[in-house]
Amino acid sequence: MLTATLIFLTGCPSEQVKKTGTADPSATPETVNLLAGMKAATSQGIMFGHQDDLAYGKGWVYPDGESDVKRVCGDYPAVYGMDLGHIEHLAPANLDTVPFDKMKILAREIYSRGGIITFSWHADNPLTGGTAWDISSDKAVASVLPGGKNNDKYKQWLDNIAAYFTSLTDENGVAIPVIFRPYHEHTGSWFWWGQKLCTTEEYIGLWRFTVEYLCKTKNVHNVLFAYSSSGDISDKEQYLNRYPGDDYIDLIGFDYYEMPDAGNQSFINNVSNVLNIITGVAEEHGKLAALTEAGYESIPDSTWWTSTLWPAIKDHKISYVLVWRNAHNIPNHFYAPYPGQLSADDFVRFYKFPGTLFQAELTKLDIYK
Ligand code: BMA
Repeated sequence: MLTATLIFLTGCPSEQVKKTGTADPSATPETVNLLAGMKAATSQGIMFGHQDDLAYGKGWVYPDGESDVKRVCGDYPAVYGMDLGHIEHLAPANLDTVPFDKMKILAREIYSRGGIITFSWHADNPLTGGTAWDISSDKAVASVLPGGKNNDKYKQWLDNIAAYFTSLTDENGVAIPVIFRPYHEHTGSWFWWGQKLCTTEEYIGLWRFTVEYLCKTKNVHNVLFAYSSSGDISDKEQYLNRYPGDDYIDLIGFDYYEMPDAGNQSFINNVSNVLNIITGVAEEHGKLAALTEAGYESIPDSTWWTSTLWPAIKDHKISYVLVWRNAHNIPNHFYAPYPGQLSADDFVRFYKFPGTLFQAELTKLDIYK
């Protein structure tokens, strides 16, 4: 009893995590509500998400209110992915040409209708100056940690991110809560933070430094943190091997794409197996689970949504599935249908399933209140 009282009074981190439910013990009420609302929404269905949904699509760039998803099914997705790549250099636009100022306006629009925003970060390599995919050195992560030669540079990068997150506000100045999903697909070795490019301690150190610097040093309190591996997961231990800890993470997930030569059944089996693992972990750790990236490039299968994606996810308690972007300047690099696309009719069937949630249904759930 005494111990419990003392812990309550002193507010040690893990007790605070229990109090707010969020990794950041000082998360804003709207951020706490976002997490609670997302948890509650899992009983209603699986939300559909799309990367850069409002920024561009097949044959269009930036007309306000446009969305390939909406053009096909009449409603926006529930979850909207955006990427912070190149914010580290304070570039005017991200690595996929979306201006950061435009994203800010889109974030306000999304929040005003009760949608959910998630930011990934394809950060350039801090050691070599190359892209996120530059894996020429296994010292990049070590270089940004305290004591490393790029620690100051990395703090500057996080200052830029902190300023950006803090600048996301609604028309009343209330901070818009977002999900931040950096250092994704780390169980693969194609990004500078990947499996073979750093040690377990370095990867966990990178995460903990990032969360603590943003929340404690920079007082950013409108962020939920997402940990997401690639699809190469065979058991719980492997999934948790580089997990930063419950005090740092709100949502767990993984990314998985269908490859043309592997076939639908292989996608269904792999997604379903890994979802079994991560929903088990989510349950044990009190976290949300999601399929944080998925898709089939060019969707060359007229019933992919209802006969492959849906069977892969339908029996799992996950918050959302997010498909990747419909690039406007790379032919055939798209993951959501557009009007006339081969799978468009099937996508409408998928949209109509009671178990899928798009914007209109999410708006009704009013999760931020
Ligand atoms: C990849 C591709 C790239 C893009 C990157 C970051 O999967 O879509 O064209 O730059 O994601 O969004």
